[in-house]
Amino acid sequence: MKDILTAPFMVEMIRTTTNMYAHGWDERNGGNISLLLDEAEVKEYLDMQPIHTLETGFAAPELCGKIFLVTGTGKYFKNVQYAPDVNLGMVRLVENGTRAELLWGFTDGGRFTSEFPAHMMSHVARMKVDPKNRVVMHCHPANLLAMTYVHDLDEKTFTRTLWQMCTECIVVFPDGVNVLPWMLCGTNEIGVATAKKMETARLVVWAQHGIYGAGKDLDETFGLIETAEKAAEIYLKIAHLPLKNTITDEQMHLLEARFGVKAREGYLN
Ligand code: 2HA
Ligand code: ZN
Repeated sequence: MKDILTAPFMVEMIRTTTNMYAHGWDERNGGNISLLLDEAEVKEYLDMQPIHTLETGFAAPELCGKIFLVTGTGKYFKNVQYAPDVNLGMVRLVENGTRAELLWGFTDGGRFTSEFPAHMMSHVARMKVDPKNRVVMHCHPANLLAMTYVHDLDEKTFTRTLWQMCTECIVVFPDGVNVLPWMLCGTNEIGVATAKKMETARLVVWAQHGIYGAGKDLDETFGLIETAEKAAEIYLKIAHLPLKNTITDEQMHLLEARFGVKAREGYLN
């Protein structure tokens, strides 16, 4: 059996949580990640014997048998690199997704993130659109969060503002950004609402809270949030100044053609 701390998925998870903390996106226990793993790969490192099982509090039959590496509830991204086996856990969903077997980690008796419903329901939603999707990532980047206090939360308006802030935005997230109004976090209700929003975009802003991103790997998903957060930063730098220039819809169409992307239907004139 190989050492699980050397597994590429583990190394990447540790690097990503560390990097997100360094970006200031995950203060204290803020943020959470779930990464869908390949069973054959996991078997190189683990005997797959469940340590114990936990109730998930929801059903997700589509995920039955699937294995996820997830951050723990109350755990700090800052600390993952020093004690991955305490701050991370690997779970396999069983019994229609109503229970999760702990296969590794959470060695202090911890459990998966409080946002497990939003993560698992989002995986189900994204897999239907993109079978390659493996990551759901949540964090609290300051500029995107700040933007939800001063900008219209209408999804088309919010998306268009972000697209106009950096040339690359429409290329990186042509499907735009969906937005949920403030809701109580950690509940099945916000999970269902987030998953619904994930059907049409890989980014979902939680107003006055943070953002969810989804993608095929940790690097890509990090980059997605990073790009949106950069755009929000530019917005906050210019929002109070007289606007002299922008990226026009005509220029957006040039970007679509050049990079082979299609902007969300009805979002460009
Ligand atoms: O505490 O970010 O949304 C982790 C969170 C909850
Ligand atoms: Zn949060």
